[in-house]
This record gives sequence, structure tokens and C-alpha cells, in this order.
Amino acid sequence: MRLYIYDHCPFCARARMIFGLRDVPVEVQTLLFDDAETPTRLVGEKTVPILEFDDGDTLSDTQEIVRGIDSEAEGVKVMEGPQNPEIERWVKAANDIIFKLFAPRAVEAPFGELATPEAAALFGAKMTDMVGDLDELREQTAPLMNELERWLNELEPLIQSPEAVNQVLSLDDIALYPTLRHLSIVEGVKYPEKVDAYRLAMAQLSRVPLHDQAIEPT
Ligand SMILES: N[C@@H](CCC(=O)N[C@@H](CS)C(=O)NCC(=O)O)C(=O)O
Repeated sequence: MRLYIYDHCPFCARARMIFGLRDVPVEVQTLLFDDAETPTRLVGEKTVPILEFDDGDTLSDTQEIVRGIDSEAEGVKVMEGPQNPEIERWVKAANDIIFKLFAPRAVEAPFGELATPEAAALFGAKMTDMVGDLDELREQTAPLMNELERWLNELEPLIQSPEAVNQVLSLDDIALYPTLRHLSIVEGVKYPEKVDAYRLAMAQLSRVPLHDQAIEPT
């Protein structure tokens, strides 16, 4: 099986996580951000993640990829783990501030999808479309970091274990870790103790490295 991704993409991180968490081997391939040809050939549009099975079948919906791999692997299912609506609420609510910190830094990050000037330019234009002027946003770093600190402190008591936010792995982990992973390209974030332990443990367990780590995906 082959999973086509962009490294910055939170849906792709979700899809990658299920392979690591369920110990299912997959070849991960990062597409250039301006490569419309490959995804269009595979699924008819420029989108990631795409899972390509050995027989040529494809899946391009993150939820379907997660559920499909989870249900096929032997053992305890991540999708059957207990969920806490507070986690879903937190992820949705904190995403805006996290993305504002992420976007101006993402355009300069060493992501595989930005390996050519053309790909990087297209991505820069997309980020600007999404959040506005990236230089202005970078100038907002101090107030954004203050707001972020409040959000991280709100998350801290919701984390029940470093190995699973609700003690047992669940879809909440698949939603939460990619959001925290976005923050790992932002320097100077002060993580509360449990949040820090959680993101480090989840990077190992899911085999989806934080952006400031180098763990090879399997
Ligand atoms: N339907 C997809 C949507 C995934 C999605 O929005 N992917 C974004 C990247 S994060 C994408 O492919 N965007 C196309 C582009 O950026 O050109 C899913 O839920 O898995």
C-alpha cells in the first residue's frame, strides 16, 4: 500500500497515524504541492491523502482510510476507544489560533511538498488566500502566543495519559495529535507538562514525527 501525502497536511497526518498506531506497513510518498497530475490520475482531483492499494484501488477520504485500516488490523480498534466531546470542541476551537501561528512558518519549512520554487510559490499563495498577509501575521506572534498559552492550559487537564488522551486510544487521538503537530514548527511554545508528554509519546506511537523531530515513517 502507498499513502500519498503533504507533510503539512493535518488530514494526511490523521491517515498516517492509523498505520503507525495499528502497526500496518505502508509506503509514504510526499507529493510536490504543484503536482496536480499524480492525484488527478489516481482519484480525479488534486487532493491528499490518497491511499493506493496494491491492486490499484484508491481511497481519498481520510475518515475512510482511518476506519478501513483500523478495522482490517488485528486487535483492539482505535475507533472503538472512548471519546470525550471536550476534545473535539478543543480541536475545533483552538485550530484558528494554531493555524495563524503555523501558516507564516509553514511556507518556510523544509516540507517535501515545497522542494521546488514552483511548489513553494503555489503553497505560499494558498496560505495567503487562507489567512491573509503572512508577514503581518508573523508580527502578531506575541499576542497569538499569549492566546495559545491559554488554550494549551485548557487542554492540560483533559489529557488522561501520554499514550492516549482518554486513557485508551480513540479517534480523539487521531484528531488531536495533528493539531498539536502543527505547533511543532513554532519556536518558543511553552507546553504544559502533560501536553508535552502527550505529543512526544504520540509521535513515537503513531510514527508520525513532530516537525522538529526525525522519526522515519515505516
Ligand atoms: N476529503 C478530504 C479532504 C482532505 C483535504 O482537504 N486535503 C487538502 C490538504 S490538507 C488538499 O488536498 N487540498 C488540495 C490542495 O491544497 O491543493 C478528506 O477529508 O480526506
